[in-house]
Amino acid sequence: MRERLEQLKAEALEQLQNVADAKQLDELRIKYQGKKGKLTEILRGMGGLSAEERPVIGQLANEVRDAIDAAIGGHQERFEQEETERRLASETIDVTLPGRKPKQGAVHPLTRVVEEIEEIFIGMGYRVAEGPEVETDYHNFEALNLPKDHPARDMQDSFYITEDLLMRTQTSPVQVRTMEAMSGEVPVKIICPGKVYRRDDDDATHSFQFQQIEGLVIGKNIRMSDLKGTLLQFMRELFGSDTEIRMRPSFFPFTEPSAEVDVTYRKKGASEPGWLEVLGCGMVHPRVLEMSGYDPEQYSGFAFGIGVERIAMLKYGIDDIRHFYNNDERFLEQFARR
Ligand code: 2NL
Repeated sequence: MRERLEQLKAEALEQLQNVADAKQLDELRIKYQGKKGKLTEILRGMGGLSAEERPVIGQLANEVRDAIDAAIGGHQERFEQEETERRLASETIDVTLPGRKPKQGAVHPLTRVVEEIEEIFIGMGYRVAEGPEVETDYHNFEALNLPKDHPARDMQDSFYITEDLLMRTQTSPVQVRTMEAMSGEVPVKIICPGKVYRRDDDDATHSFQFQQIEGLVIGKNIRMSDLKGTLLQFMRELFGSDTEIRMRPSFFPFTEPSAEVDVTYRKKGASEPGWLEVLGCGMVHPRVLEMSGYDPEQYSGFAFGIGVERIAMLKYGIDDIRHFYNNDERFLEQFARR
């Protein structure tokens, strides 16, 4: 029995010396130390020993088991250390590498144009007023001198929500609400930017939803010349100090007289500037003043409406209104302020 134990020890230690990885080590541990392992098998035979032999062999068996344990433990520690080193090497973070730049967004070209126009009018003493996009029939049409049977209501086919509620077709209702809130006080000097909606088939120059900026001034002795001077100053700040404007007679139900305004505009490569229509305007109709609480005998005013997309297309040389709403990053990122 002593020989078998010594042999087992020698065999186990030799095999353990050549162990290559944790898996092999585990196999050897089961082979020698497991419940059905070789050492257990030998120890089962101890029942047949004499009383003198038993403690001696028992002690030897303990020594053999401890020797194998120690060898296994040593290897285990080595494998664990190697594994830790492997992971440290593969998971190392190089803190000296340069960081990744996050993508920077760009201000939408229409927002840029709106902000620029706001700045120009704020510089002339105007306030910016905003209001709801869902409007009452009264604020959108009735108060602007467009009664129920007025043909202009067909002209600008609108999105109705109920019989009395619709998506606003212009930002004028914001001006109506401002006049109501000011209850006859002057001066009124506001611009109203915002989205408006019309039932239109989208094409290169039309969109069912677009942006408008309307302006309104009410006071004593406000005249057509004030309107013309204001618009000339505005256009020169927007398009350059050599810009000229001209006014052509027009018609709107909410202004009288009414005019369309053209600006001089030099197309790329052209030698002579041409005229381009950019907005509609006029003197506020006396009925419109009256309905919102201003006595037309005492006060007068002018108003104008600008299409933001059209201005942006001219300023940036964009040929299709749909570019503004497709949200193609290759288009939008060109307007980033760097
Ligand atoms: C256009 C140009 C315009 C107005 C808008 C307005 C607002 C009030 C009173 C009177 Cl509260 N007028 N806005 C005036 C003239 C032109 O927009 O092409 N519109 C269809």
